[in-house]
Amino acid sequence: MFGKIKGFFTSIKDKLSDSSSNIKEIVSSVLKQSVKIDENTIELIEEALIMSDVSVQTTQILIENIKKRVKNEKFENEATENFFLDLISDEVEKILKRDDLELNLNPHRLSVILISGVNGSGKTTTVGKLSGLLRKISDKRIMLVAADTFRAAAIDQLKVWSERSNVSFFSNDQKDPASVVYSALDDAIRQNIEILIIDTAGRLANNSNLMSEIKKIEDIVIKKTNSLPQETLLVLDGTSGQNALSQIEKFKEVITLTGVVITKLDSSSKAGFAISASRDFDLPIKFIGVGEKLEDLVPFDPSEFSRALFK
Ligand SMILES: Nc1nc2c(ncn2[C@@H]2O[C@H](COP(=O)(O)OP(=O)(O)OP(=O)(O)O)[C@@H](O)[C@H]2O)c(=O)[nH]1
Ligand SMILES: [Mg+2]
Repeated sequence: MFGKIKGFFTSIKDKLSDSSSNIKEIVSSVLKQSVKIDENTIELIEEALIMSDVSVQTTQILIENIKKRVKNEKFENEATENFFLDLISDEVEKILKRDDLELNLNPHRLSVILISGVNGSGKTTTVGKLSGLLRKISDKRIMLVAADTFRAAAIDQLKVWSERSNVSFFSNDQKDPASVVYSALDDAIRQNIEILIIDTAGRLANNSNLMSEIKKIEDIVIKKTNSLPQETLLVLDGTSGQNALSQIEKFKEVITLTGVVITKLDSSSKAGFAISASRDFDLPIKFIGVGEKLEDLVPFDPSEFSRALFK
């Protein structure tokens, strides 16, 4: 879907913060101690991955796969740092590859994209950047919905993005976000809108009132469209590390997530958790955020991402 505008995206290797490639430095630093193809080196790699915020579960799978390859492919006894970095990069790519990475849209009727996440994770910016991206590759009629009724400034912030992307915008002065979404869906159907992107307020997963509020938004979408949102994306702040993993777990208990977006990978981040986010929770990473500008949302590409991390 986004393939035809590849040139539009910044090279993520250049954009990922130095500390995102920390994972490479951590692995490299242990490989300085040993690059023999043996148990000891593989153990050092295991420790390095865990230190880089890859979860224990995912690390174990990576390590098992690396061991299998080393055993079956009968490499020479001596290797280099790059040999191991390539091997890890390959295995990370395999873990991140899935057949549901593409944004799922209805070809012939209204598609709803619901955006969720904790405070400040980058939801509104992601909605804005995503609308710019979709505007660029399609002539579909797009509308942004301001369902963050907590902060007055949130509505204006989203409106500015809608102007920047040249897409429609919906807000009203109702206080209940589910009611805003209800009215927005009526309006969208009336105006033959094809893609509706809903921005929601930040909520902590342990706040049960706020969590039931987002569930209510999902229910309204089901009621009005006879289907779940085509996409319900959880926006994760890439700088929050392993903590983001527990957010996925909690949000997944309440709403039907279809994928995650990892933002701020241009800022300080170990990025290792991104590898586990997908595998441990069986969810695709759909996009990554690498800056604050319109073009800084990149459709996730496992091969490019793993190469950017390790090469
Ligand atoms: N460097 C960088 N900054 C980002 C990125 N995405 C968002 N931001 C910044 O992070 C801050 C918070 O972004 P918002 O989009 O307002 O976050 P939010 O989740 O909507 O916040 P609330 O609505 O308050 O919960 C802003 O200063 C954004 O410019 C990114 O990919 N890279
Ligand atoms: Mg916001």
